[in-house]
Amino acid sequence: MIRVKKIAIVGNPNSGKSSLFNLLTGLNQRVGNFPGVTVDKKVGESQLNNNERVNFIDLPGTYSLYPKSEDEVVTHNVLFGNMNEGEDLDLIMVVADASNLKRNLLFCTQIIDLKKPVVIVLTMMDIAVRKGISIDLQMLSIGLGVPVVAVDTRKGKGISNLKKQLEICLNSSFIPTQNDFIDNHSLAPGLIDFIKNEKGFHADYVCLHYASTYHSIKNISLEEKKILDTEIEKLNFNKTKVQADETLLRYATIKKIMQTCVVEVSPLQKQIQSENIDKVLLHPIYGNIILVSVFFLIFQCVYWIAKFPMDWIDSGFTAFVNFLDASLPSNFYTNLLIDGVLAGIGGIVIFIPQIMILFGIISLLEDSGYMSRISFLTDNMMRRVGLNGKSVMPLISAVACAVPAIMATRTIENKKQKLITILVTPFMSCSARLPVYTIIISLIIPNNYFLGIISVQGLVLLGMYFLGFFTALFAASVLNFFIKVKDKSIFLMELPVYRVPRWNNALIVMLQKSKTFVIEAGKVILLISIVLWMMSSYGPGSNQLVEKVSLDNSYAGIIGKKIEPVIKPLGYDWKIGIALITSFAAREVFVGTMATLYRVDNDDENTLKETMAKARLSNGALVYSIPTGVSLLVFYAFALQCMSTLAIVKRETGSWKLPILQFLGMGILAYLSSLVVYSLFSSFF
Ligand SMILES: Nc1nc2c(ncn2[C@@H]2O[C@H](COP(=O)(O)OP(=O)(O)OP(=O)(O)O)[C@@H](O)[C@H]2O)c(=O)[nH]1
Ligand SMILES: [Mg+2]
Repeated sequence: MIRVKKIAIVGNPNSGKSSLFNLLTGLNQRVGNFPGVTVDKKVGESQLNNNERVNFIDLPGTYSLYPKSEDEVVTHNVLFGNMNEGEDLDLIMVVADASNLKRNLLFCTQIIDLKKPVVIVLTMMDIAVRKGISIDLQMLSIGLGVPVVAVDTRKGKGISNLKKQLEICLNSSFIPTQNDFIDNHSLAPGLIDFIKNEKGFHADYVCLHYASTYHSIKNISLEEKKILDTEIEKLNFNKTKVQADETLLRYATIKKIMQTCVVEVSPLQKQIQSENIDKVLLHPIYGNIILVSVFFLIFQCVYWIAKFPMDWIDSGFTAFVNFLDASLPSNFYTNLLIDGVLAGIGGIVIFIPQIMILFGIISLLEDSGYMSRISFLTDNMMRRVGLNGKSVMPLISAVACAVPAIMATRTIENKKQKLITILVTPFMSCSARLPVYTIIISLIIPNNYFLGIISVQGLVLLGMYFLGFFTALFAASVLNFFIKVKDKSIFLMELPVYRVPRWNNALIVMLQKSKTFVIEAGKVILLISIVLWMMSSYGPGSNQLVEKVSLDNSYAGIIGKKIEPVIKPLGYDWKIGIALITSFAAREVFVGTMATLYRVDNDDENTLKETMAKARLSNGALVYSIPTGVSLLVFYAFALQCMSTLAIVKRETGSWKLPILQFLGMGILAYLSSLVVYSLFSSFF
């Protein structure tokens, strides 16, 4: 079998690697206008020509070959593997942002010195042109000694040319250039020769790199480390100084090359446009006012625009189920389908419009570059609670889902801040809470409009998001006090230039997010709905799946009533109790559970919301009174009811200790707060 060749895509953060990867492979890796979007490697196949397929590996962005954060380690490991000089990469494609050429070339030249086949791909040529920068590709290629190709990832131009170049490089026998880009050997001659002898690396720069990083490489024996330690001591090798010298040497050479191939028409005009916009958007007063208004508008949109399609889906789905109910024969399977499966699924599909709108807007904000400004605006506030501006991106992504958000903490260099961010991220309101919030808010808050246009329900929903955010901050400041990890690092993040967001990108995100939501939620809900339907239709008294019993006497009813004493002080009846149990797997199951339970209980033709609004306790009082509703909202805001989050925290922290503590801590907080809120509101309403 012919081995499929491997091409790694590396480069500085936010240089367009994933955009290029998507174009080459037809996949949809996440793209966003801020550094640190990609935090893990992703492989995709592509056809170079009629008979050659290759694998592209999209990697997290890195500023230099010396990794500082965990996402950079991912890239480092692919390039170097276990320092057996890496995964057997056939070619390294370095993506460089043409509008920031000097800084991007630093990393390019480090890669060149690894002495593997390299192709440099320039992106953002359009921005470079707007900044008045013109680049002579041929001269640049001669200066660097490797092929240079320009592409426009937004318009898809230059891709066939790039593929041709890749094909040539893959199929010609590669002879590394004689000289290194800089004289690496002179930086530590004795040590490089020693390592070369021991390990047999062919490139001086790889040896130099080995000398700086061998301590953190796992599969090097202690013995070998000791030998190197002695050698380093003997030769007086100071890795910090050598790295600084290396960088200076590289910049000096890069400067020379750039003089021959780059013309900047008006360097002073640079970034002027973005800077002007930032004067307003990053202004200490207006900037923050705008920030709050942006969030306000998002949630208003989530309410008003989504309301119409949601109503259509709701009534459409209910009509569909009622139609099936009337036309199918009444037997076990029909009941299972209608009261179990469809009721559960119907509870979820209705939220597609809200998810789409929320994530469409977020994607537009991300793509424009505004999201990274939020990091800057909030850095001060973050710092006060022991986090930093880099914690903001994970917190914002957690509005979608805590799982990718917790992975995004890999970009945080400081260990303590990273840990705190992981621990508080689940407080952010994720999309799974949205259905729960929506339905409860619609039950307890009247559908009124302030001044005729501002939806009161939208305001309350925004309030729930703020509650999550401020609780996360509060929890961070508490943890900051207790967690002791020694680590120093400074906050560095660049502000990307503003870009016109692309609608097709937003559209893809909207489709993807709703697809994942429906599929992920659907899987769990399907399973739980079926089990729940069984448990709520049959009970100890019933005759083996033949005779249904009333919900009160079913297995679910019995369990619900067993736990009722525990949850009664929070204002919940036993049906809510069952929903609490089932939604420990995933929060959105709450709605599906309610749908199944109420559907089993009374086969009326109303929508779920109408049925819930009418539900009464045995004493005649409404189940979803204001105190109960508020107490439920608070419970769902605080409790960590999500298996996937627990699993990812375990993966990122390496043990079950933290996820278990996190689960217990958040659970206790949820219970106590709901208790307080319920008693408080009960005395008013
Ligand atoms: N104007 C312009 N924008 C581009 C070009 N290529 C990519 N972008 C935009 O640049 C931003 C970053 O693109 P990504 O593909 O996510 O960059 P990345 O290198 O994968 O970023 P990280 O994963 O964070 O390291 C996105 O907003 C893209 O739409 C280009 O050629 N021109
Ligand atoms: Mg990326």
